[in-house]
Amino acid sequence: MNENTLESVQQCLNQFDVTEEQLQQIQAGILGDMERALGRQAGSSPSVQMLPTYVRSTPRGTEQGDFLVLELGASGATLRVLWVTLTGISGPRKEPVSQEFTIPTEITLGTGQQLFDFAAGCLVQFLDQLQVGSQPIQLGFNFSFPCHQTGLNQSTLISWTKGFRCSGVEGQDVVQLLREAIQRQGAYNIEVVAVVNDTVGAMMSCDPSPQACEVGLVVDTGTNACYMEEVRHVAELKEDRGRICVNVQWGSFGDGGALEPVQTPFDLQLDQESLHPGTQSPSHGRARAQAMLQELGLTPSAQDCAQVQRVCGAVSSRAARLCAAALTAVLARVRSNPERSPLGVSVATGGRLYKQHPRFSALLQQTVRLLAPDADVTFVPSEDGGGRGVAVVTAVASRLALQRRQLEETLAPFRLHSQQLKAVQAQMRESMVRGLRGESSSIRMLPTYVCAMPDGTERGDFLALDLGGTNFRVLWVKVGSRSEEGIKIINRVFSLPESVTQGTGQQLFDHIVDCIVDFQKENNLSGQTLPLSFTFSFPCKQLGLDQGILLNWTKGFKASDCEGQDVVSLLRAAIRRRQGVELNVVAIVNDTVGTMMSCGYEDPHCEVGLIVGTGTNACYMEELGNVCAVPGDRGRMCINMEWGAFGDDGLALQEFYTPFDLSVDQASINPGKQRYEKLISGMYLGEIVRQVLLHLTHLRVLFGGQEFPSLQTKDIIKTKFLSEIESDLERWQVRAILEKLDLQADCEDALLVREVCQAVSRRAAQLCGAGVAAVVEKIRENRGLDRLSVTVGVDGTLYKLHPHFSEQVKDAVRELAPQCCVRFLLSEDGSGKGAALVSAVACRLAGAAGP
Ligand code: 0WK
Ligand code: BGC
Repeated sequence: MNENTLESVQQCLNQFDVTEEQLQQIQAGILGDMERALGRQAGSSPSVQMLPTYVRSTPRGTEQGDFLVLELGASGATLRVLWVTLTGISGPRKEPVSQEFTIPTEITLGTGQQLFDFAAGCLVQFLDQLQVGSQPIQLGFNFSFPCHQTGLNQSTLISWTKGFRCSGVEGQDVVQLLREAIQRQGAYNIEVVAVVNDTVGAMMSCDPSPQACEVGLVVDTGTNACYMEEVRHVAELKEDRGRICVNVQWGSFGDGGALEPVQTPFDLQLDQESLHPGTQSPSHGRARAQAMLQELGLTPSAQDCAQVQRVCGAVSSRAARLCAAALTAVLARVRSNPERSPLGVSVATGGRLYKQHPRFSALLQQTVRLLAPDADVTFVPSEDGGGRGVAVVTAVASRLALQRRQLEETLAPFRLHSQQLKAVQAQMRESMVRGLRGESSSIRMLPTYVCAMPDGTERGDFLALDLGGTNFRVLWVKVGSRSEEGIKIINRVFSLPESVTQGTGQQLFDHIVDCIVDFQKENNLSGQTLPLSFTFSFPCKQLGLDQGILLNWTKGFKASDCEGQDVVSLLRAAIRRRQGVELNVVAIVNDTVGTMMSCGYEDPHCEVGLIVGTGTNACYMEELGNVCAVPGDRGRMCINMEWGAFGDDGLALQEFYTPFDLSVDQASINPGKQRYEKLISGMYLGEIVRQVLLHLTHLRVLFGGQEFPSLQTKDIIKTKFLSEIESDLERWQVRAILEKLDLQADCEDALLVREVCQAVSRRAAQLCGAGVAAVVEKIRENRGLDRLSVTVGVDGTLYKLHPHFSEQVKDAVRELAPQCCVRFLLSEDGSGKGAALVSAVACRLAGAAGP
């Protein structure tokens, strides 16, 4: 072979030389693209895809079990099935059993159904030989094409590569396609638990000791890498803690032109002839060179062969060096992570080109050392092509799937369907009617002696007390003309220590009078005897507007010597005990009635009062003729339902009481009482959530089974916690809230805790909605109307502050009382204003009645 020929061959091969500077530019180019793709910055179109794989930890070595692995596309038009037995840390290592199948070209270029049926057929063939019997089998699907994953077992194919072009697959969930094909076979009970990219399989197949691999590199028919990235850098995940394996999909690097400086005419020709021109820029071996020399019209001689070898060498060297440039970009990301192991970085390697080419791996590693001299990198050949790694991911996925099932089983009783809600509505209606008739009923339907709503002519100054909610308040209410002054309120919140709410009745009422006196002094009202209305939010049998016998305490109150007593008398006695104080107690009002009156002042359609706060209850305007306890059948009277006790007679709600609810009831100071309230109101929801979290921790579904002391602490979870957790927070913000409770959670835990809160509060809202539906339907039928428009006045911290509670109540009422148009009006200034209006109305009616 003469000099000229050799010269032109050399000129040709020189094009495959990539300088160190070019490699650094490529490294920087890939790193830049990786960071843009992670940030998902608008308008940027990085050519690498950075796809989250939902693999959140490197192998722990604890994974155990038998797993079926299907490998498709890892090495071109072949398919491999493996049976992998993981034996955990202590068990003897077992070699996987595997079988390889060649995929006919007409299948790789045919329909998706053909491809997946072929794959499912291979699975059956393999299992027939293995004789695994009918046991459920968990399968890990090693699918080595660019996919957008939305979970460990949900993955949408973005585009085919490596010569595949099956129709009807791009844009589809390949796990679903495989499931359907397996079902069509109908031979084995195979559950596809995880889909994994071959690079992830390679990374996960490495022994975690002495150090787990944090990078997976595959150079085979295609090439790609994955690595453990911090989740806070992966914009689409919106998380702050922990790591996730990211599938780089670097094959498409340069599709935007970044590789032009190193591309040769041969590469461009190859690209044009490829199935996907312009994508997946070049990295292939001997065959290409062969074709190249034939284009030069040479017939190979021995020397020719040597030249051929030189060509192959040039092409593969460039491939190894380009791969190294890309790998050092990945290493730069891994090394920027403060949480990474101090022992340098281990890279799992896989793929026939990397393993079998005599010089590829060495040249790659050499180039990595050149481009990242201070990187302490260990290359670990992945075992059995990542089959074991896929099995490890499958083991993790099945553990997570089991956890999901256990979570669903735990929360299923909280998910109520409309039939159940209709039953609650009907049972409540029955109990209401029995209560009105004075028959035994868990809903006592207490007459309040409030028979008229404010009409705007009320006037005067009133004192009001508001006891029974989160805060104890004393109010000065000035009722002026609706058009001019309207209603002005001056109020003050006073603390109510437990020693008072759970002390003696005398202590409680003396404390109340002390607060009134302080308030009068502060507002220069001392010595004035204003009519006083007492919002007393507990079940009272009223004998008149200013007489109410306390039937029983609720909401954690248990002051002694009060139950069975007239609360107004107890207050008047305390006033008498306090020398020099004159107060004119004119009315005792339940907070539901106060709320209805205060909203009724704004909206004359308001005929229902609803409280969902510490406790829950409702009142409404009933036809006097239906109220057996009060003589007369004309007009209406407001009935305080005391629905919190619904079900206390064991005739309703039994089926809804989960073991968690029973624990909360048993631990309360009034077990067996207020059973409806204990499923709905703010005082109890946090405790129900705590019980469920404890249960899920026992099942190791939460917090890795770690039993944090704080979770054992009664009432540590306030209902405010549910409102915060269920509001529109990112996972890391939820995690931060858990941390405030000394619960060390990862983002998965945070999500699960949120699901528990959502299930508990949604059930509460639905049950409350069923109650409201029973009330408005009663009013509609009382009046023989086809359609009723009515307003419900509402108050209570749970209804007001929880992000979704009020909407969920409205949804339930809309579904259960379709013939009622119900407006929910939030009460301003609470029921103190309403209580003053009750007195004002009483004074107006008394005035009308004349002296
Ligand atoms: C504010 C009302 C008060 C009622 C309370 C209920 O003024 O009468 O008892 O709402 O809500 P909670 O404070 O229990 O959340
Ligand atoms: C009380 C009701 C009160 C409700 C809301 C319940 O525990 O029994 O009287 O209306 O809480 O505060």
